[in-house]
Amino acid sequence: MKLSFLALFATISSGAAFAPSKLSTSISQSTTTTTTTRFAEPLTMETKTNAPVFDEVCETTGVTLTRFMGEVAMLNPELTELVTLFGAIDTSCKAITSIVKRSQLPSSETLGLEGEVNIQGEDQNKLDVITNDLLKRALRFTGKLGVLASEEEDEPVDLAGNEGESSELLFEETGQYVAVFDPLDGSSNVDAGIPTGTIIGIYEHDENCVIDEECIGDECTEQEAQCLANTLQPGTNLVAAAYCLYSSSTFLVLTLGAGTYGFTLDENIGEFVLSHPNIKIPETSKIISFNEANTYMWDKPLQEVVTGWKNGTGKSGEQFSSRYIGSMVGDVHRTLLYGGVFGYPGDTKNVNGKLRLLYEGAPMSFIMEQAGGLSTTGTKRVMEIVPDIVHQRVPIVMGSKNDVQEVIDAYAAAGN
Ligand code: AHM
Ligand code: MG
Repeated sequence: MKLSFLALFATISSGAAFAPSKLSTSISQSTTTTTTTRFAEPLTMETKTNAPVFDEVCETTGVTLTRFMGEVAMLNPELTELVTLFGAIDTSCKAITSIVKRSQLPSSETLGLEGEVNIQGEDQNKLDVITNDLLKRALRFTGKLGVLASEEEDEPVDLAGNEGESSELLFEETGQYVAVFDPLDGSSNVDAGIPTGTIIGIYEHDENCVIDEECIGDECTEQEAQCLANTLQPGTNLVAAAYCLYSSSTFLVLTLGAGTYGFTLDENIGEFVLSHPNIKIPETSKIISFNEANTYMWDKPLQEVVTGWKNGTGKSGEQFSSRYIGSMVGDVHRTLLYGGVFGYPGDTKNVNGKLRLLYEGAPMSFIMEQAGGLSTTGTKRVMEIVPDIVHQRVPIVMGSKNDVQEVIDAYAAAGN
């Protein structure tokens, strides 16, 4: 399955189907003068795989996420189950949009702390718990998921109904995928109305994994425990990644391994509409986005590069400016669109920084790389790191290719 999936999207990306210029040109046409727009040519390559062709585009709706994924599935039936998962993500992001928006109203009673501390010792906000439950159920009800791991769950959860909610064994029948997610990243910002986001990564599940209903904690056999550890895959194994940004608009940005596509929620019709086809991050930039209060604790090579950017003596000779929201999804979204370097590096206090590899670092790195950017720890490609534990942290510097390369070069020159 993975091979055919990757082959498909390698084909699509190398063909005309998702060609950015055609797609974006067509979109502007569709909103101005024409009612019938050809979005892309059919593939004429030596391949059996067909790519979506948007022969007609409705002036009112544009290309919705539903249509985008539906066309992929129609032409490539082996992807149908992934499309179902994206249906759940679509619905979840809309529901979370509404919850986050309403959270400021006195009647909503969703702001503030839940009163629980998660496995990482962090206070859980009420919204962390609400959005975690929402996303977990939405994904589980698709019946396409074997295991999931979330920032708000202590351990990977198998979805065979061990929570007393259902005894239905979804796992054996259709548990084709593993999902990892942070349901509401930056949730501590919500009280102040600052953007937050949901981050999701989808891996393939090992089809040989069978987990008994009795498998809870120590009750699991070694093999079952190994199956639950299915979440511990490097980013290079991701088949899809997405984030939803709850901000001035709600954005859903995804990659299926062949470019990065951005959709904006049109609340008038209740659909995500393709608004940013085949996003390409500028190769060089003038924006830094770090928590600069930690600068004095960073590795020397990074300190020196950032100092060069600030005073205009870096490789590009440009003087950089600083933009930092403190909400990863918002900072990465701006970085994708405007260019720049976002990071949460390791420091002397927290050698692996703050961000989690599995459900923050890897999916966002996948999206960044698919948009033409880079993502590194300074010495390693984030996508290639195999997690040892679910909540493992990872130092990250990601963004515009030339600027991130400058960081990588500085570490290499320092013998790292
Ligand atoms: P969270 O997952 O507990 O919400 O924390 C992650 C957030 C990221 O969105 C953001 O990049 C980072 O924490 C900001 O941390 P800091 O406040 O230390 O700058
Ligand atoms: Mg987070």
